[in-house]
Amino acid sequence: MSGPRLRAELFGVTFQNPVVLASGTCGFGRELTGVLDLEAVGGFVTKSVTVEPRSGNPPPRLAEAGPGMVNSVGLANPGLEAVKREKLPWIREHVHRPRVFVSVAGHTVEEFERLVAELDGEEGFVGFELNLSCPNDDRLGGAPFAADPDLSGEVVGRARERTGRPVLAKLAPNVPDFAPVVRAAEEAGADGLTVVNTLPALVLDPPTGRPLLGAGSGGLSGPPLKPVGVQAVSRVRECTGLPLVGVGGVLSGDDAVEYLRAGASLVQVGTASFADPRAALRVIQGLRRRCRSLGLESVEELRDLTALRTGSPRG
Ligand code: RRO
Repeated sequence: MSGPRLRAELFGVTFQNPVVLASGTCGFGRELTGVLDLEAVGGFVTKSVTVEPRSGNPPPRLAEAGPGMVNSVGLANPGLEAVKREKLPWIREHVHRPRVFVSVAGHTVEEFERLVAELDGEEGFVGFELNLSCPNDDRLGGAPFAADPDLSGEVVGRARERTGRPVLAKLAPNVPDFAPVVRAAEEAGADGLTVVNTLPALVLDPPTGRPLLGAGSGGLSGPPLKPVGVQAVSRVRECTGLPLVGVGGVLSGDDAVEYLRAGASLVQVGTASFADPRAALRVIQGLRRRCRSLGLESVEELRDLTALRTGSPRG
């Protein structure tokens, strides 16, 4: 018996299912060897790559916050050259079915441009995710690119000039209005938007009043971020027809269903993988089960059903 079709086609790329591992939670794929059948997921996004290697922020880098988590990893990654020399060759050899996106993060527009230009000469991945929204970067006193529509548009435009591959722009949740940054990214040539990064947060040790994270503040993820992410997808959906990738607090198939109903075409699983590295597989199973119980032939019908109900445009 054939079950509901989970396949997703967007940006000219076919995903075997719409469940993608989020940047920062799966390294460069190799880290999951022996832990998760990577070949079963729809795709993954690498840890953000910077021009120079970065050792990251002082420990502790993770703190629990109720059912959520706050991180300040500080962009730890081996840098552009090592990614070209070591990480992409492993992906080329070992990753066959998942579609891989490389996340890039610059301190300047020029760094983003250089990262995309140099990586574009390499094989092993289908597209770029531009990290415009790291909450743990000290650039401009912590304000992410995504808080500035003009700068965001410039980053996307420079990337667009340097690659024919799909370019996703990853937005921040904490902007007063998504419309200006969405418009800027779309006009500059983004193929899709990833919605959203973690939410700036602070956890203190009650007896001392000191921050629990070595770097001070960080980014909140996990279940408390889900309604924030779902609302962000819904809002962004109202101002663009671009494909959206929903992320934030996805633990179960029904969490993914919420994002798809809000207008996302793909969902990313992030923090859930820390507690259970096989979380993404549970999400895929749960999504399949929900589609079956609703009598759907294809996961895409979830978005169409919602469009009918709300009368709002769907990309
Ligand atoms: O590395 C990090 O601290 C980090 C990044 Br680049 C990001 O985009 N989001 C996040 O929560 N942490």
